[in-house]
Amino acid sequence: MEGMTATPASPSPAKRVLLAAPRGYCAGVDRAVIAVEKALEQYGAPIYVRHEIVHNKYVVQTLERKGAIFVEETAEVPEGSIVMFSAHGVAPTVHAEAAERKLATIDATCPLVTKVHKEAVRFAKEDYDILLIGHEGHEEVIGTSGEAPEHITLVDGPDDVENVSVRDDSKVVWLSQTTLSVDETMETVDRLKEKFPQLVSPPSDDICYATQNRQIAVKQMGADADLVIVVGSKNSSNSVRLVEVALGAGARDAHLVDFAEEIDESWLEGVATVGVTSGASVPDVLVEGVLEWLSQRGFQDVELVKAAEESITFSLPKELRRDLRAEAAALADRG
Ligand code: 10D
Ligand code: SF4
Repeated sequence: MEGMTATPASPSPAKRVLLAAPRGYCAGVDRAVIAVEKALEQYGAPIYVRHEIVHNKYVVQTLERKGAIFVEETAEVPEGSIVMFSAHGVAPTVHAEAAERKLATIDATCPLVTKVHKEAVRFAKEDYDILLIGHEGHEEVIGTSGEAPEHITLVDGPDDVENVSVRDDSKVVWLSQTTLSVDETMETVDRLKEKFPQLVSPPSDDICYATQNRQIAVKQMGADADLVIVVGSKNSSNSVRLVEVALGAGARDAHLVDFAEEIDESWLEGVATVGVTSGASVPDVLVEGVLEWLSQRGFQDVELVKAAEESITFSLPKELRRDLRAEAAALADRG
């Protein structure tokens, strides 16, 4: 129209991806998944696994296809079979049940979870009241609590502190699940310390290196990201925590997805920077799927946000060095 000048549209900001490092598999998950694969190779299918070996849908489905059978209770495993315990750990009663059912066992509990079990046993022996910070009903918390049920009280976050009571407030220690939010746990500890000033801290961090590093990386990208996509399963505590940490660090939006196909196109509206990370139980092939999905929508530029180097590895469960089929058969023969 005459007399009107068109305002040039401002160029839309360049689309980019911030990719967290470290992300994905930690040493405990790597060890546990390889342990199932090795057991299948060494002894043939089926190998029973009590509980999801790690909390990841894709990993579980892949191992099922190779011959692993996942069960929730030891009672579901036929006598004389081999059963593996998941990376999250089990209570001593589960070991006892397995022995009673004449099962040969492989313990894939992460050594860093076992470390917390040992702390619980030690403090219980010294007659401490143990305040275990963790999420009620989570497999790891059930296992750790089972080490000293009469000494352990679960504290499920800062708001649960008001419900906590102890026998002797001069002999109280806190321990924690390995996959919690570091910041929220510190808030819980601060509140516990207000209530129990003589509260003793664990000898070393119970929240493991992998959980901490993945949270540091997502915090670094959070403030710059319009959207953070965390790859992980809904029952994966450490993956769910990454969504919370991303939002806490300033990300405008954050979602957890198992697979790229679960990403909703509408999440990309007005988005220039997408942060991508994954939980400790997530194989990188799933992250590659997300990067490919984003690339097809113009997000080809990928920048690494590196928070730490990781070089920790754990040796495989020692039981894999024995002939468990022969042991299981001998156990079953003994009747
Ligand atoms: O739910 P979660 O974060 O504890 O477990 P996930 O299997 O997702 O990751 C590995 C962490 C383990 C085994 C607990 F230490
Ligand atoms: Fe072990 Fe930490 Fe991995 Fe859990 S998240 S399996 S404690 S290394």
